[in-house]
Amino acid sequence: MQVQQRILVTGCNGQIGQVLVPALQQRYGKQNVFHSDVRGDVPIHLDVTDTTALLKLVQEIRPTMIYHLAAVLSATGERDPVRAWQVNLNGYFNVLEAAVACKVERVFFPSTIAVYGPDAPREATPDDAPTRPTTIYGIAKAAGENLAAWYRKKHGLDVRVLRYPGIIGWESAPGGGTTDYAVEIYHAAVDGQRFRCPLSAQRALPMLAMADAVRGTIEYMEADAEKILQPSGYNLGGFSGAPADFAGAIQQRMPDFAIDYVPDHRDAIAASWPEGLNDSAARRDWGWQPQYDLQALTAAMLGHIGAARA
Ligand code: AKB
Repeated sequence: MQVQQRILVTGCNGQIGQVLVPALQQRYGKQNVFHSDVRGDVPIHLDVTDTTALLKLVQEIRPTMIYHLAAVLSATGERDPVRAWQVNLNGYFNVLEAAVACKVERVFFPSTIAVYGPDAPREATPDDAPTRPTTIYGIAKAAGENLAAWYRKKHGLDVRVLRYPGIIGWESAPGGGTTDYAVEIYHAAVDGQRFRCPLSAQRALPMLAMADAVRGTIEYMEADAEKILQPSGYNLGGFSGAPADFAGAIQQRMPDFAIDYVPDHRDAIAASWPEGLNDSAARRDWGWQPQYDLQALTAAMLGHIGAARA
């Protein structure tokens, strides 16, 4: 695919957007990346639930691609299900409608391991496992995957979906997710603080380094259309880790690091999700290959966060 693109990003102030936008700017040129959010100091203010404003913006920018990142994550979604539904489903629907109206070539929709529920296989969960989620976030994202397939079939819109695990990076803070602890634990360690973990010690979840997630997402969006054989999306795996694994990896480098396990409502959410993903279809179809494991990521997280504090 040619590299010249015009790209609209929604939710650019979120954990992924803050890292993806600079990567897109580097790849496609700053002048070709238009980034928006409903909060913060951003070049374009956009509430994706505002149908008229969204359509007007897409008409003005005429993007070739939309990376639709705006979302309310799992833990926040359980507290405010109405807003979670409005943003995660209605906002996305607005993006898809605007994309069809303005002949956008490709749309990226970030789905999640939260689409899987307790009846999916826990280990090496495959792409075609049942999606009967138990959180409002997962329910909206599962519907979003089906919408992607529907828009592809009905309108020929190339909507691409990745099921992200917990994403861990030093560059940005997560907000409102069940997997946020896996970023916060490193900040606590560097700050010399005892970490209060909201998940139980052995609650393993699929995880992925931010650097891998951003690179993989761009590679996926650039892959030739004939390589995308799964219209409702691909699992994007990295490694599997429980809080005790993160604590152990940190303690190998910082023996004084201490952690208390105080499971709250997030532990129950995590218990309904897979422990690890089978992402063999992404590897086979479009060449997905993560680079970081827990040890490499721990070294990078402690190094970068420590350097930023110095
Ligand atoms: C969350 O914890 O809600 C997200 C996710 C796994 O989709 N990070």
